[in-house]
Amino acid sequence: MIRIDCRGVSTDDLANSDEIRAAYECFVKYGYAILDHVVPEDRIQALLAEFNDRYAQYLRDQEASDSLEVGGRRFMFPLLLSGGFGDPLVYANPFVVALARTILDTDAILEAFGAIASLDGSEAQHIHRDGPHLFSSEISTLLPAHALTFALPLVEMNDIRGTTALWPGSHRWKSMNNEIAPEIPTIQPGSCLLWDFRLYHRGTENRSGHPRPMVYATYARRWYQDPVNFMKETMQRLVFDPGFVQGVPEDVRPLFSHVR
Ligand SMILES: O=C(O)CCC(=O)C(=O)O
Repeated sequence: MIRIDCRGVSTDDLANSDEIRAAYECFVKYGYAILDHVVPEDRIQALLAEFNDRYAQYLRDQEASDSLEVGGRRFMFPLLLSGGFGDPLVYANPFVVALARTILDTDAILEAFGAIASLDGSEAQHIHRDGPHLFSSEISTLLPAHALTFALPLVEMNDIRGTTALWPGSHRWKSMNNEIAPEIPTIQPGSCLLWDFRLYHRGTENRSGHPRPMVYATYARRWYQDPVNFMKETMQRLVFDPGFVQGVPEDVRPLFSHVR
């Protein structure tokens, strides 16, 4: 499994850094990238405390009007872009944005932002892609990525608490090949995982006695909208207070260029 250690890497010219180049190559070839140490661990502890304080109502085994059950005892819901979750280090992390712009183009957008929480006792999720290939023709599997998922776990993702299993290279497959074994990464708090929307993956079971929340974001080409996860009208892709976008640092404001 390829991992890129971002500890101590200057954020000055990330697009041209060895780390982002290596992550890009891994992403194009295998459909995923693991970036270690992109957020200080104490910031993750603070985010977890804020999450437990503000989002405890989503840690029940029940779909709410603004949440979506994405597997047994596993729920997806939006996070308000405020407090720690409104910090650009989280929704527009410099390493993640540099990689997303390399993969998707400099006008990539933040299409959706929220959390996925697997509750204690959640079973292995169904194997899925976050979105289908753009076209049914064979050549579609060769196309560059049009969207990607960013996952920032708020607790360690491991064998006990559960993690995201990935089928490397499967973004180029027409359909699932059950004979290939997945990669099952351990991800420390402060590290993150990104995968191509077309990559086969699934959350694994949580046997820890505690929930496993992760922040997720969908970054996409300017024209793309996740066609799968927002069928329910009450599910929101982005949630922020008036004036939020005007306060976004200029260099990452294009992430919101699709927002009216
Ligand atoms: O729970 C996880 O680790 C992954 C969840 C996931 O892939 C999804 O809901 O699309």
